[in-house]
Amino acid sequence: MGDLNEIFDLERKTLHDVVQRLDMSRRDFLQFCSTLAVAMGLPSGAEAAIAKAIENAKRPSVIWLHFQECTGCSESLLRAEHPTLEKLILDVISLDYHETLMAAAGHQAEAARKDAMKANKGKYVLVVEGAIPVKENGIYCKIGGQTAIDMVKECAVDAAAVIAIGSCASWGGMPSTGPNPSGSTGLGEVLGKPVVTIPGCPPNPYNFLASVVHFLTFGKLPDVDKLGRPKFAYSRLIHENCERRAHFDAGRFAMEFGDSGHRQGYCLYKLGCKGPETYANCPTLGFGDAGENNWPVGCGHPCIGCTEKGVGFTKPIHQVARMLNVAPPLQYPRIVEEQGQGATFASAAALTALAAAAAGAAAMLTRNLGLSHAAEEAQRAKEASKAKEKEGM
Ligand code: FSX
Ligand code: SF4
Ligand code: F3S
Repeated sequence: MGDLNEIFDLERKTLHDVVQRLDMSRRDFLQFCSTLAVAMGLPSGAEAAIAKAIENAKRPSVIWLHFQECTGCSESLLRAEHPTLEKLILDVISLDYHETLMAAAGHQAEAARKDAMKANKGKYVLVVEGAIPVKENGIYCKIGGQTAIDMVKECAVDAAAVIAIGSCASWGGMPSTGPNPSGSTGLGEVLGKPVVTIPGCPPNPYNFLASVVHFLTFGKLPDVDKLGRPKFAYSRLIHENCERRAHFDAGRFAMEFGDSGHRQGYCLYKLGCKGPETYANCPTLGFGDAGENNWPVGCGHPCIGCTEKGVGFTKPIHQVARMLNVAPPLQYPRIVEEQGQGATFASAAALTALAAAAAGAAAMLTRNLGLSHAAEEAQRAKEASKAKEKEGM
């Protein structure tokens, strides 16, 4: 990894140095810091703290382990085009051990890991990519003669922070799909304690970078939800920010891939989109810096719920999603304007605002979906009682 350190120049004294090294304008660098601050929901002024941390702080040593996975997490991290995210990442962290990227192999590689652990004892960040198989004492994944279980435990002991990157490391992901013969599971389960998770298959690199920059700026990883996911990135349902949401609310759905609804960009709910039960910021962040709408749903594929344990790689792809929240986003206009009379506009608005948001949304949902299970049940019960009444007549 020494090569990378040389390429990206370890010396960092001033902002000037940083912008030179990154080949970015000062303005772009500060804008990048503001973007990260906004992405993390930090108050104004935080961008200056972030810029300072990136300028001055010694890059934290990162030890990155790979287990059962496809290396998509690393790929997504290194594929971004603008503003050469890989440069930023490698400038923000000192990647001292990464099996896919390092030139060293065999004993040299293992020596690099041990050296980095020794030199940065108690200070390094451990990043784990991939699930860990636990059946038969972990014999299904070994590196340098050591099982993934042993290696991860050894590396976690002296780490300042531990991050599980990708769905595989977060909770088992794709390798843990049934029948899961090797007993693949997530990092937290193996370590027996909660860890920060950045799920996604692959995860969005900005969510990783923002978490590392948070660590660099404030000396701790960001606040997380009960699954260990940073709240700044995983506190909203995909369905809440999806650009196809207006179609959902209006009852316009693609029914088959390639039909006219699909071609017109209608909602993918009936094709199995799991956006309504998946927490992630994919619609607002996008992937690969390749322009707007560059995320699964934006490209015409239903979300499979890859960031959500129990949804991605567990539920059938075309099964319709469970609706966790029926209220349309507040910023959306109503689909049907209600017409009142008698009361003043202000009092009517005040009285109906809350009720409309709840009842209206539920009614809309039932009508729009046409397959809401509760609605179906109610309809069936109604028809059955009507039929009984008829019989009795
Ligand atoms: Fe692949 Fe990473 Fe998916 Fe897993 O990403 S993109 S299988 S989350 O661990 O390499
Ligand atoms: Fe978007 Fe999927 Fe929700 Fe439709 S169901 S609005 S495609 S997230
Ligand atoms: Fe995954 Fe769905 Fe986002 S499939 S990448 S959580 S849109």
